[in-house]
Parts: sequence; structure tokens; C-alpha cells
Amino acid sequence: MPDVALAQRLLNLLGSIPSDRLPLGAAGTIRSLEDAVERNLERPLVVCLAGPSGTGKSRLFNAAVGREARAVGIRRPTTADVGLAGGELPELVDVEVVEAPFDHIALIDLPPLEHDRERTERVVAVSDLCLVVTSMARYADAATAEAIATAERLGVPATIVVNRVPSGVPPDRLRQALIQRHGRRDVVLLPEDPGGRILGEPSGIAELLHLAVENAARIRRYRHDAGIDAAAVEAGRIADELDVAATSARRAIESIDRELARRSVPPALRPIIAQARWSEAMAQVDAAVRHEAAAVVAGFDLELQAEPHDGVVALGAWRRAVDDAAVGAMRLPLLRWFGERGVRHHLWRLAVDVDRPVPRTVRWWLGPRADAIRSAAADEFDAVFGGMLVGRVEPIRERLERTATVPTERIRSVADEILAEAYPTALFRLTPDIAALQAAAEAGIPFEGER
Ligand SMILES: Nc1nc2c(ncn2[C@@H]2O[C@H](COP(=O)(O)OP(=O)(O)OP(=O)(O)O)[C@@H](O)[C@H]2O)c(=O)[nH]1
Ligand SMILES: [Mg+2]
Repeated sequence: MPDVALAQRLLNLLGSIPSDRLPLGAAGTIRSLEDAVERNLERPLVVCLAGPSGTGKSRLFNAAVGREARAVGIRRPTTADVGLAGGELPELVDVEVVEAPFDHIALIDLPPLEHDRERTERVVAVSDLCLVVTSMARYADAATAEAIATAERLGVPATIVVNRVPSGVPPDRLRQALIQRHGRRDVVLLPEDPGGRILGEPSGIAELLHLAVENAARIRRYRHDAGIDAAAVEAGRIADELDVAATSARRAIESIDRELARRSVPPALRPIIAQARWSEAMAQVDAAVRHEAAAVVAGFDLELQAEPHDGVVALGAWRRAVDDAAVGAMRLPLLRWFGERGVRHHLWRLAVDVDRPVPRTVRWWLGPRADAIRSAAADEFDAVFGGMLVGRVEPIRERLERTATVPTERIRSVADEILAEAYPTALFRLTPDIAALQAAAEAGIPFEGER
């Protein structure tokens, strides 16, 4: 059934997203969608026979189940209780359950409306399709109109079944008369069975039920499952939230990339690095990066759960913290080496200002032979520091990329499709009966949906 298939697609899409990526409330939506799909897959198409007394409902029911299960008679009304064949309906208690040679349709034989209006309406309300059975003598009367109006008021499509149509009646004329009396809708004409034979004859009911099954998808779509609709609306909201998270993740990835590209060791820092106690400095830088990266990840987690978060701001903070940690780490050993304030000051200026000439004291101390050591240390620093950064950032980037690639577009389009499938106008309520449509157009009768 297309609506269920769509709901299933929506479920698959939502299921493809790791649950920790989904916004709050998504689990509930998925559960109600699963329930709705299951309900729709398990439930047979429910077709009830309603209409004025004596038009042959019980006889059609019997013909469908293949035996004289229900009393058919001259006394009016003949039927006083509800008969159910072909499927189980938990919401219907106190019904006569009749064995049937089919299980894809739950067929219900009703008493005439006036017999027990409340009970009859309750059964019609749970049906997917109401076959309003009438006759040549009664198709234009108030009881037929009332049965149609009742079904429609309860949101159930009504198909008119004119039973026992004599062979001389031109079908097109009859259809046109029905349209004029009851508006455009499906019409099925069942020919009079001259012998009045009850069983084993092609009474038309088998074809009628076959037609109903063929159109089950459309009928169901018209009826629609409110649970699927509600879940589709919710899925749209989930897609919106995921979109916000994805946009912010994409921005964060971009700034991580910019940051990585930017982050090569400034040349002015290299001489200092070369003089620092290498492993100690590295350990401290490493610890700082670990710490800050963990904070950034925690920040994104919060952002995914709560509100839109600016990835650029998070990265800016991270970058500053890492800078401070790195510079601090390098300064500490230097301070221990050169306790003197002046040297420290000059070294620091050297570190931050490329253009400044290297002070003489420093040049004297470092000496020309230190150049080779310095540049080797700087290269190593570049490699280790860069690798370390990538190592820290990569897991974050991976997580963000997963967030940024959630299928929000597809979720939204399937949700929209589900909602658009709820046929909103009477024009699309039922299988368009082409002959009836043409007749209506020729007669200048407006379609119900246009009113
Ligand atoms: N000859 C002939 N008689 C039919 C046909 N369909 C129904 N009847 C007769 O019409 C009478 C009424 O049929 P039912 O099936 O009891 O009608 P119903 O709509 O169930 O009536 P209620 O239960 O009172 O609502 C019975 O005597 C049937 O035998 C038909 O196609 N041909
Ligand atoms: Mg009956």
C-alpha cells in the first residue's frame, strides 16, 4: 500500500541516522511510525455493506462467503445484528463471526441504519469503504441518501451499489441519474439475477470485492492513518533540527580545515623551540590539545542536543586555548634555562616578532653552530605538532561529517509526500469512475472538490 510503503521509507531514513545524532523526541516519533505501519500492514481492508432495508445486503454477504450464513428474507428489517467475515477487528465486539474463503477483506453485513443508528455508525466509522447497497426502486430515496451522508460524515468513502438492475436499463443513464442525485462517486451496478438464486452464481459481489482490493491503496490513502500523518509532520520537524545541526557541523568542519591549513609553526618560534626541552614541551602541548579537543567535542555534543551552536566560536576558543598552552609549554623550560629577565623578554619578542633583529645576547648565546640544531628541531616540531593536531582533530571532524551528511532532504521530501497523499478534496476521494466523470462533465455538474 503506497502510504505504508512511504511510511516504511521514512522509517528507513530515520533508522539510517545513529540515534545519538537524532534530536530529542525522535525516538517517540519513530515508535509511533512503526506502530502505524504495523497496524496498516496487519489490518485487512474493512468493507461494510450498508443501505436501506431489503436491498440485498445480506444476500450479497452470503454470496461473498459462499454459503447461507446470514438470514435473508422478506420480513423487514431482516438483519438485526452485525455479521463479520474474513478478518478480525479487535474494535468490534458482539458481532457474528462468519467463516469466509478470503482473508484480505473484513466484510461486514449491517442492519439498516434506522435499526440501531448508534451501533451501525460505530461500525461504519471503523470501515475503510462503505458499500451503500440500494436498488432501482430505492436509489433516489432518503434512506440511500442518508447512508451515503452518514459514511461521508464519518470520513469513510461511500460507493453506491445498485443491486438487481434489470437487463433493460441503460447503465449510462442510470449512472447519470445517480450522479445528479448523489454527486460524483463510484458506482457499481449489479445485474438482477432473474432466478433469485442465492449461491454459486456470478452475482457480481466477487468482482465488487476484487475491485475494492484493487483500489485498497487509494481507499486507504483517502482514509489515511492519522498516526502516519502525525509522524510525517514530526519527521519534518526532525529534518529541520537536523538541518540546523548539519549546517553548524559544516561550518565547524570548514573552520577546522582553515585552522589546520593556517597552523604551521611560525618561523619566529623555531629558534625558541630548538632551545626548549623538547619532550617536556611536547607533553604539555599534547595535554593541552587533548584537553581542549575534549572540550570542543563536549561543546558539539551539547549543541546537537540543545540549540544551534556556532562552530566558529567554538574553534576560536579552542585555538586560543591551544596557543596559550603551546606557548606556555615552551616558555616554561626556557625560563628555567635563562632565569634572567632581559633574556626572557628578548626571546619572547623574538618569538612573536619576525622583523625584530635578534638581540646580541641571544645571538651570542645561541651561537652560529646552533643553527643546524634549531632547524632540525623546528622541522621535527612541525611534523609532530601538525600530526598531533590532525590526530586530535580527525575524530572530531569525522563525527561532524556524519552529522553534516544526515539525509534531511530525503526525510523532508518523503514526509511531504506522505502529507500530500492525504487526498484533500472530494474530487480525489475515490477511484475516479471515468464514465461517471465524463457523464458529470457533459451534464455540467461540478466536481465535489470544486465546490
Ligand atoms: N430475485 C432476486 N432476489 C434478490 C436479489 N437480491 C436480494 N434478493 C431478495 O431480496 C430480499 C431481501 O434481501 P436481503 O439480503 O435480506 O436484504 P437486506 O438488505 O439484507 O435487508 P435488511 O437486512 O432488512 O437490511 C430477499 O428476499 C432476497 O432473496 C437478487 O439479485 N435477485
Ligand atoms: Mg440483511
